[in-house]
Amino acid sequence: MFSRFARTTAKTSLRTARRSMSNSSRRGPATSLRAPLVAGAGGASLLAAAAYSECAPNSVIGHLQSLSDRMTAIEGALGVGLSVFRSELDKIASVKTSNPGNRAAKYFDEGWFAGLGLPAQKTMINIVRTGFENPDSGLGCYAMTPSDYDEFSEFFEPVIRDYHGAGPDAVHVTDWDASDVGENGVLDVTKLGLPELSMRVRVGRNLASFNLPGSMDQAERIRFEKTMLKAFEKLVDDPEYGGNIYSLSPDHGDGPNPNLISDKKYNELVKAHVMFKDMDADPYLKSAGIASDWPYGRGCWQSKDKQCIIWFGEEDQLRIMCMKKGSRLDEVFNRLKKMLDTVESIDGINFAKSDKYGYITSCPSNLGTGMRASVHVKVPNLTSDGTDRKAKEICGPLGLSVRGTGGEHTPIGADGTIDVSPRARLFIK
Ligand code: ADP
Ligand code: DAR
Repeated sequence: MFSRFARTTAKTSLRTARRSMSNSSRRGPATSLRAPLVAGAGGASLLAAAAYSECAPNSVIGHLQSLSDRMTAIEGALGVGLSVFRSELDKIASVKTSNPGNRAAKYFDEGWFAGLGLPAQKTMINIVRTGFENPDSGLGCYAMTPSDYDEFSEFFEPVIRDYHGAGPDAVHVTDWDASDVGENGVLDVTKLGLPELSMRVRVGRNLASFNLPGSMDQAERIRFEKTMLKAFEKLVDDPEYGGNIYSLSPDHGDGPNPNLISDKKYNELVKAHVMFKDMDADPYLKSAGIASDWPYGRGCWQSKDKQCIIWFGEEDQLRIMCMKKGSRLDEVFNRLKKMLDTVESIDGINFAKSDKYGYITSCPSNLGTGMRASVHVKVPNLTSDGTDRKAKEICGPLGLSVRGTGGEHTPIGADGTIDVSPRARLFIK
């Protein structure tokens, strides 16, 4: 156990040192004493080799790794991290008492934190910053890289199993077979006496080869956008999809952005529920660094029939969705699956996945399927007081989430319309 812990810390330290060498960490200089030492000792390629390969103990890298392990142990024994991050740790302790529903504070263990190396502690503070800066958070944490769920499993495991109401042995199995849902796979809302509804099925996805949005810097956000442009161009060239790319990046760092849209077009797309709203206005995402560098690396592709949309640069690197007004929810679901298969077949598209948690997402709430299937439905009797309070009271016990018609953290529609969707994402089919 300890050797795994030491190796993990060494990997984290060396990876952080490599990252701090290559892009001078945005949140101030790396707090580790280790980075300059390791940086002086050799290039990123040495670190890359070291961080992810079992090294011969007597090699230069082997010595670096054991030095890193020893420095971690000294920092832990001296409690260096406890003083460097004292103010953050005090805020976490305060939220732990004041907001027992804040799972990040609830499961944050200062003793375990003390044993991490300074680079890992810096990452851990970034993971839970949204929680101690927004005490009303239900989760209060976002992963910074896809590997964080493994590297900080002592923290994430209890958070995830508490939020998703799962036992210690539950493992997510990805299974798109919905033939046993509804009437042999047909989900027609008119059979429930409902009119045609606005329906949307979305998944969150992240490329394994990039950081998650919380730890991207502007350069990486633009690099991600450019990587996705190649995939979007294949969709635009496909007669099944066609469509347009709408980008918010003022420029691409090394030249103009050919897909830049006007503020007017952006606001029109937000109003049509096609584009996501200004992330800088979301305190949870802002604290997590997910809204940083706004609006660089943000935008979407939309198909010519306007029913298929892929966001880039929101809470997850990608939100892939199908949306239309109709009665057959299974048709929206199946069209999304078909589009996802097309996207995943494109060279360079390799989504981050976990053997335990399925598809990796920034927020632990979206792990597994990453899917939210929602309908906008008018419920005037439940919303007669102008709020979603009664709707939430009834929907909650049924495993349904209620949101406003503008999405998360927005008010219900003036006509009593709410956004209803299943809460479950993980350890389900
Ligand atoms: P997400 O579903 O990706 O977690 P939000 O809940 O914030 O994000 O919703 C994002 C956008 O999608 C918002 O503009 C919201 O109005 C829109 N939306 C969600 N569900 C539907 C739906 N069933 N019909 C139309 N728009 C929808
Ligand atoms: N404020 C965050 C939201 C968690 C779920 N919503 C997401 N991921 N958009 C919280 O921890 O409550």
